[in-house]
Amino acid sequence: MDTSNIALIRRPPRSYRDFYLRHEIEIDLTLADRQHAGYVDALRAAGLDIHAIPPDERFADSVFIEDTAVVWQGRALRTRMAPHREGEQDAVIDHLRQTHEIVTLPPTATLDGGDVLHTEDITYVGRSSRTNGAGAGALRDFLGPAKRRVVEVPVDRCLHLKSAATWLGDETLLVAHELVDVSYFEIERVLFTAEGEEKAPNTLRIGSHLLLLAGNPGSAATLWEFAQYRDLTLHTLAMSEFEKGDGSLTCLSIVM
Ligand code: CIR
Repeated sequence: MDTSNIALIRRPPRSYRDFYLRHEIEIDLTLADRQHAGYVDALRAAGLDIHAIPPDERFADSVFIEDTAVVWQGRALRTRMAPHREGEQDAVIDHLRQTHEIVTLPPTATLDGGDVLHTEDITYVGRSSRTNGAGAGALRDFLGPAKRRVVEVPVDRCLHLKSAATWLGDETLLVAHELVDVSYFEIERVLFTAEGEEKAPNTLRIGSHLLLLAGNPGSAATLWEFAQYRDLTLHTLAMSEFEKGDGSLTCLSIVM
């Protein structure tokens, strides 16, 4: 975790608003841009170099770059996403190709980066509406050379595994127990988000920095205590315009 030094990001395209308007969800693009810039500032403050992939109007959801690739130790796995998102990967993979060996999925596999949760020694993969058995298997093969164990976790109460649980570092997992069955995780130290704060589990730990979502006071109190004890800097970010698109903090970058 402390060795991360680059974040890939992609600013929201103008089509992000039009796409959600068709589903009767109103995105304020000016606010979305401001929130995205605040997020990128927090990544910089955490010591990351920012590599920005140019926005692409053809792909309304492309700001959620996390879903396009899984990166591990000099290799990158190109994912296969929901049909309306297929193609977003091209520009990301072209960028990664300069420094990483690219691995592709078998034809029947689907996998979203949001379903991939790395902890200290195990990688958990959500079996969700976005990630199937073949996708989970392909992730296992991809991480095989790194000798990482991959454990599958059923996800049917939220979009992705990381909508329900994230790795806080220091041997600690953050979980919303109403969204996922915690018994799948082979981890002793688990913190729980507060009841009803369904967006709170998606945090992002980078070195001695921890990003969390504004508007979740109960969970924030737990995280504040966790952070204070370990001398972490907390960044509380309002991300309303991305929550409307079913996204949050991890989904807006690939940290590597
Ligand atoms: C989607 O349906 O794919 C986007 N609207 C939301 C993706 C969020 N991604 C993430 O949390 N990793």
